[in-house]
Amino acid sequence: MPIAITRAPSPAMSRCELTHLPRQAIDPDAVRAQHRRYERVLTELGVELVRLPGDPDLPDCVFVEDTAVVVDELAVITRPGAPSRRGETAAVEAALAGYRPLARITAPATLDGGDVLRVGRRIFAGLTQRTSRDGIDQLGAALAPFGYSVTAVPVDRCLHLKSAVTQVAGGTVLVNPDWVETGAFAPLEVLAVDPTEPAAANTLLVNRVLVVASAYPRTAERLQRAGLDIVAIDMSELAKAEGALTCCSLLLGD
Ligand code: CIR
Repeated sequence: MPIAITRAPSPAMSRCELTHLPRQAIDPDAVRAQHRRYERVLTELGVELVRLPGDPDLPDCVFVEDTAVVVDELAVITRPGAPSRRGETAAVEAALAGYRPLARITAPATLDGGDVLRVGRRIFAGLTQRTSRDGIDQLGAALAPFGYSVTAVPVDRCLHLKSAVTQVAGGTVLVNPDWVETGAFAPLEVLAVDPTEPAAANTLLVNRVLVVASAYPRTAERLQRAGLDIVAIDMSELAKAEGALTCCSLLLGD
């Protein structure tokens, strides 16, 4: 059974990092309810949860994806690009130590897990404000012994690579072509988000079911037409902190 590490939203989430969105009040009850629903959907899809407590000193701690890159053989603890987020790795590292050997991205390199997309043994790593070239090189060096190839991909106008592209089925990715060059993903099949829903590319594939955000019905229709099995959930409160589906879990195993 796959395992997912999740972490409760911080009571200080209103002080989260923001890059593209204006600051809006975040309703702590609404964000907790959406996060619980997210966790319940993972459980319903056959995932066992390892739930970490939120931290009042770490406003973005719910977005655990950014703190590690996990493959079957290893977990690489990141060094998040935003200094306010670097304290998030300790609790996740302690949790992962029970499941995988550990490696670490070291200073001055930076890497956010949201910039890392794995499709089989191919790893795409976004070059963004959060992830540096040497962060990607360190990731490549840690994973090369296990047969993974890491390709750096320039990303424009969004926070992370996985804001622009995620895997939606075995050989298929969902992309916003305005934010990332689709050529990088050949020979994978590329589906595009509906042009009116630029942020719809972040989806979460769990046990062959695709979890999508209910805010993007047109893209969901495209995915359904492509024959994919989808579950839509409301992520609107988490989205005020520029978080989406992949950000809220670290999946161990497929
Ligand atoms: C941040 O800016 O770091 C958070 N407010 C949002 C992080 C979202 N994480 C992700 O996409 N992997």
